[in-house]
Amino acid sequence: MKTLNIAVIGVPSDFGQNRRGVDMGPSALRYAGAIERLENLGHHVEDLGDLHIDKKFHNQIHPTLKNVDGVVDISKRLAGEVNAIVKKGMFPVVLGGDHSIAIGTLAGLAENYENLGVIWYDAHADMNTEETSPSGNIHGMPLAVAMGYGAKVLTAIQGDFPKVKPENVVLIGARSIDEGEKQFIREHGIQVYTMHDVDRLGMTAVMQEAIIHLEGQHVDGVHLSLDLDGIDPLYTPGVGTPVPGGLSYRESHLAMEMLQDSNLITSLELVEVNPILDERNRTAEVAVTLLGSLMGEQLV
Ligand code: Z70
Ligand code: MN
Ligand code: MN
Ligand code: MN
Repeated sequence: MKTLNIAVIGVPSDFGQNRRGVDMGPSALRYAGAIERLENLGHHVEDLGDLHIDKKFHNQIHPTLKNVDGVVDISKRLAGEVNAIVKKGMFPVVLGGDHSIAIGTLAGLAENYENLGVIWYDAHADMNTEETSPSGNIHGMPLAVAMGYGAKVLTAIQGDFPKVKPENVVLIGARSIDEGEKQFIREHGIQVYTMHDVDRLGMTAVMQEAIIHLEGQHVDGVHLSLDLDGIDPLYTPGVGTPVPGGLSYRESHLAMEMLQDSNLITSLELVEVNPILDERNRTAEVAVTLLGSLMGEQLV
């Protein structure tokens, strides 16, 4: 296991969706022992605390891009922080917050990688645009934004260029994909491992294929964006949009362990933990055990 200099930053944003409480995600993850878990593995950890969220952006009326001014404000500042973390040679761990924060994370990473890979572990594809979104919730859009599609005010953050190439994106655990997203996936030939694929192939083969695909793309880094709703709500009930039939606790640990063994992952974000909807912080606790497996914990 490689010992890392890790910078942890909390992003208590709930601007990307309708349900309050996900802004307490960073607290729940810290309470569940995220920092100690990393330190106990021998990593050097610097906790940068939480970004300040300006509540003045709440209740802003915009039916197709809800709370867009808040999302833009956070994305710009988070991108700056993530960029500075990577420039210092540190490994960024971003604690959300809803998934709209990935807009900022990926914008901050982009300047540091020519050919960034992304693993999107999620029940959803998060590839809607302002035109295709059934909800207007920006947490359903960040992956499209990162590839350069959607409202210019979002795609232009940290420069008006695509932050990630469609061929460098791999989805794992998808089972709730909107019509417009299906079209986007087909048009761009995006590598998607749905629950159907996990059932048929097994997680071992799915992760092997995903890793081989990214290595074949000659990526110079891989960001893991881990939405806790990718896991079955039996294990992670504290999320805003639970979707049954998800990845198991064991499949998810296996996936994290295989990623640790691959040595590919260069940044991480944990998103959509909502302690208000949870049962005794179980979701944050699962997230922290997965963090442990990803970052080098061994069973023996
Ligand atoms: C739907 C939309 C979504 C997360 C829900 C849902 C998107 N596709 N993303 N929960 N994390 O509204 O765009
Ligand atoms: Mn998501
Ligand atoms: Mn999701
Ligand atoms: Mn191992």
